[in-house]
Amino acid sequence: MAASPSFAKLPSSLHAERKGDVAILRLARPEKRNALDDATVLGIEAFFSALPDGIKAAVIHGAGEHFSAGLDLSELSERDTAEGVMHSRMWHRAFQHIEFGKVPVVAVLHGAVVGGGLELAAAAHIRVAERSSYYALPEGSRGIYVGGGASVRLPKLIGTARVMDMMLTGRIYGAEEGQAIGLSQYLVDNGAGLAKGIELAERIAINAPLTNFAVMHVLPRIAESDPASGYLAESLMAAIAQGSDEAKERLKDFLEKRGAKVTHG
Ligand code: 1HE
Repeated sequence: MAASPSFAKLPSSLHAERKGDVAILRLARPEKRNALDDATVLGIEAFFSALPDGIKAAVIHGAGEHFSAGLDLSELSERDTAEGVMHSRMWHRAFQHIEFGKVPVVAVLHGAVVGGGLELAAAAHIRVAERSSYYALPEGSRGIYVGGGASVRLPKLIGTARVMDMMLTGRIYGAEEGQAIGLSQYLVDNGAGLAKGIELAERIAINAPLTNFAVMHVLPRIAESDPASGYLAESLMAAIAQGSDEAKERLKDFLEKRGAKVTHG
């Protein structure tokens, strides 16, 4: 995998590489368990907001024994209330560039996926968890509150009651439980996560870009809208996608026996 000069300039806590159409971002601060300091969060924003042309999917993963220990707690005590609001907004802005950015993002998880680390993972579109993964929101015991989007994204993944339980009691979910409740979509052996994440990203990258755009940007909005607006938006999006040259080519390929069949097993 070659380092690519065309990615945004990143802090030393992040490392980017390119594998074909896939961009791979590694949290590279294992000595601090990939704790997310301001420079790292701003680097994540820079990376996802300026992906080079030709990138069609992305993977984010962590170096060392853990995906991420969350917010860098050593920076916390320096902020007053007003700065705290702006800090949280900065995290929201950065992670918006993942959730509603240019390309689908696969997060590969292992070890601690806690606090802001879980918030980062939740902003991705697909989560692959190695068996070592565990999930927690230790904010309650630290006397703080989530600030990186957990209140919005996590209830959609696992339901408000489970998020409350995690925050109030410090409940920790292991990888298998996490898979069962919807924190991850794929569960793989330790050490196998990155390869699986790249395989999924490469699969995503061959979709029509307009379909990927619709899945990332239109589907979640429809899911949150009233049904009548949702059905209308769906029809409009379906017509836009279907009318594209790429869709016509792909349908023709199938009808002329060149397209892949949908088979199982
Ligand atoms: C850190 C952080 C951190 C480790 N900020 N420095 N997050 C937490 O409450 C989780 C806090 N971390 C831990 O519980 C543990 O570090 C782990 C279970 C993740 C890993 O344990 P371990 O034994 O492998 O490592 P360690 O010895 O605890 O930590 C190694 C170093 O990383 C050590 O620094 P050193 O200079 O003494 O070597 C730790 O201080 C440092 N480190 N985690 C800063 N989080 C937008 S709001 C989001 C709010 C939150 O994310 S709250 C959750 C915060």
